This record gives sequence, structure tokens and C-alpha cells, in this order.
Amino acid sequence: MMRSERIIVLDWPLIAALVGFTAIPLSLEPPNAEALAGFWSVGFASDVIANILGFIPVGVVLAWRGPVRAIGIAAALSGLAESTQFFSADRSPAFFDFATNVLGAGLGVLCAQIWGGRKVTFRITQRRALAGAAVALLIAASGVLIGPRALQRTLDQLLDAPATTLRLIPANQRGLDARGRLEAHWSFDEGEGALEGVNAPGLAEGISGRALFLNGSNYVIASSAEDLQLAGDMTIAAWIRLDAFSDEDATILSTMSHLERGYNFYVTEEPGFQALAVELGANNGLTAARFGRSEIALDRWTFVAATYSAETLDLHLFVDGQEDDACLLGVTPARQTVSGLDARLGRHPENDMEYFHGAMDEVRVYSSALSAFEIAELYAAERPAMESEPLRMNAETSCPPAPAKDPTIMGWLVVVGQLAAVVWLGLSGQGWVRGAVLAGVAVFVGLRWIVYGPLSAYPVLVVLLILAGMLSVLAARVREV
Ligand SMILES: [Ca+2]
Repeated sequence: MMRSERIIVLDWPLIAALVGFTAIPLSLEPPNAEALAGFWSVGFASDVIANILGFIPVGVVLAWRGPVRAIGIAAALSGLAESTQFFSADRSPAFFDFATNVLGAGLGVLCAQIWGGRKVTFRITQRRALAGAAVALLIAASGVLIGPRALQRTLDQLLDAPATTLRLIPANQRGLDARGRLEAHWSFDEGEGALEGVNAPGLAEGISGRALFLNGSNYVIASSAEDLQLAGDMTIAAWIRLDAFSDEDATILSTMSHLERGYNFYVTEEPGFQALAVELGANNGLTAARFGRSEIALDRWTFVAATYSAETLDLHLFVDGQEDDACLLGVTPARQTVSGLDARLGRHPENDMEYFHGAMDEVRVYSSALSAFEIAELYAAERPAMESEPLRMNAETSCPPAPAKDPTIMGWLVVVGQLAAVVWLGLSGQGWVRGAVLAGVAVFVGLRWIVYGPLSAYPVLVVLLILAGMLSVLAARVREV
């Protein structure tokens, strides 16, 4: 029987997958000056690693064309990807990305020359093509998001995994293993000397004694103590009086990192309707967020609180002592992931953004979930004598549809392109390539499993890939016999 098979050189398939992965915008936005703000920035360690590692294969498959051409094509590819980021939502071009891509390609060319500069080829048979297509479809059908962002965040998580796994990031287990308690209370009554502030935060007249005053460009490092790295139950309560809204969220108290670990209590930037929100890092690498129903008004002292119970998986918001729950995005976790970052009042803990403009007072953090009754009591004990205007309530309690970050056709193109590339590598003839892919996949799944438990979607993806790889090894053995 004639078996149809073809030998293909891997350079064009790899280039196609790379363009699909990096250069096709997942959603478009008009070019703007903000996108250029990070042009000279260096980025996270994972950026550097991903940029170099991602382009080594490009250098390897292009090397047979000669070093100058190979690096030239790689530079053009990277340049294309960076320039499309100028009008891609949530992405911004950076010279450093381009430079590290070219460096990666150069390393790839060097490796290929050491091995003799041969063409990297792949023998495609009907069976392999079918296996590749089946795995790609399976994973695409499972709906796992593996765009560049998601993959980079996974890499970030993995770089950080040893610290988390070895518990080098201390966590407060009260409220998880034991009864919680009041962990911190900032009254701001002791005067400015007690504040560890940046850009000189001030004081204002508070709801009781004095209050912290922030002008939208300063903040306070409230605590770097382990006490505030809460792993379990939590209550954050505060009096706030916002003076101005910006076009960003206004952070009240937060330990959240860019890996979306920790917690974040803030007023949203929702245009025309600024509500309260609380966000928790969950064990699947995503967050759970509860949004409030009341519209937070300017120049009005408002009592705000958020509670989280690790036991009952409740995540609630309160405004002026009353429950204020609107919609919940994500799944409330059975424990919080800690970030290890200092707890900050009035700014996102990591990025220079999400400042608070106004006053806050009597900020309390508990490692227990206060009941609705206890929250009402806390409010009643401090409420001002003068009655405030009631807040406008949103009738809508379902979340507004999130902006499509992964429009169907583009998303599928990218997903299928990536999977085809992985499957191609995993199933390709050379044993060492297959071995390396499988070993990498095994380490990946192991680490994710250790850090996040079996609930994450990634292990499912990875298990599928391992199965596909093992089946291909078996198939190859059977043929040899
Ligand atoms: Ca006070």
C-alpha cells in the first residue's frame, strides 16, 4: 500500500505559527501615545526569557539560509510583531523586545551552525497530520486561552513558583487554619510621623480624629508584615471620601501583584458609575472579583467593607453598613494566593497607577469574615451625626459584558497556530526534540500542579499534550517493529 508522506522544511511553518502567535492583534485599538510610553522599558524577567527562547527556534530553522539572511528575517518578523502592538489593545511595542528577539535568533543560528547548518525537516504522514489536527481541535474546543499574554503570565508564575512552593513568601494562616482576628487598624490619629508615605501624603479632618489625605500621586506603604499576607478569611473596612475620579481604579488597600496574587479593594473606573470592588487572587492563577451596586459619590464620607470567607466561599461588599453585592466575576477560591508585596493604601502595589484622590480613615483589616451584623455595628459605631445623601443604586446586578479580548476568529487562529507548532515539535522525528518537549511539559504541569492544585485549566491542556506525545512515541515504536 502506498503511504502518502511529505518531507517539509520547518522554516515556513514556524514563521507562520510565530506570526499567528505574536503579530496578529487579539483586539484592535486606535494607535495612541500611551502605547509608546513603554517603548524603552525593559520589562519583567519573563519578557527577556520568553523573547530570547521564543526566537532561538527561528534562528535554528532559518540558519541554512545563511546567518545574515536568517537574522534579517527574524528581525523583520519581530519588527512586524512589535509594530502591530502599536494598535493592539493591552499591548505596547518595546525596543528591548525586538533586541532580545534578534539576540535569540542569533543564538539559534549559532546552535544550528554548531550542528552543521542542515535544514530542519519534518516528515509528515497522514497519521501525524491527523493526530496534530485532533489535538489542536480538542484543545481549541476546550476553550483554554493561551494567547501571548496568558502564556507570559504562566511563565511569570513559573519563575515565581519556587518561592511560593517553598513557602518563601510568608502567609498569614489565621483565618484559614485558625480563628482570625483584627490584624491592623490605621486611625491616622497619631500624626504624620506615623505614616510611611511616598510623595508626602498628608492628613485631613477624618470621620474620627484625623484621616489620611492622598492627592492622587502619593500613597502609604501600610505594612510589609506577614500579618497582611492573608491566606484565608478577610475583612477590609474603611471610611473613604473621594475628591476626584481618575480614569483608573482608585485603590483603597491592596497587596495585588501583576501575577494577580493577593487582594485588591478599590473603587472602579467604570465610566459614569464608580462602584466598589474587591478582587482576590485564586488558585487557578486568575482572580475572583465582586462588584458593588452603589455609586460611590464624591465629597461624601462613605463606609465601605469587603468580606471573604474561605469556608463558605462568600465574597461580599458593604456600603454604609448594608450589603452592596452586584455581580461576581470568576470563582471564589477556597484560599487566597498571597503576593508577598507590601500592603499599600492608595496605590496599586506594583505598578505606578491606580491612585486614590481623597481621604480615608479608620482602615481595618481582619483575618476573619465579619458577619453582616458585625459590619452594620462597625458602621453604626462611627457614622457621622449628620445624615448623608443616599447613594444611587444600580438596578443591574449582572456583570457588564467584558470587552472581547479574544475575538473568536482571531483567537482560534492563534490557538490552533500555537498548538500546531507544539504538536509539530512534539511529534517530529528526532527523539531528543520529542524528549525535550515532553520533559518541558512534565516540569510545567508539575509546577503548576504544586502551586495551584489540580483545579487549573492548564494541567488539562498539558495532560492532553503529554498524551499526544506519548501516543506518537508509541506509534513510532510500532512502526519500527
Ligand atoms: Ca481617624
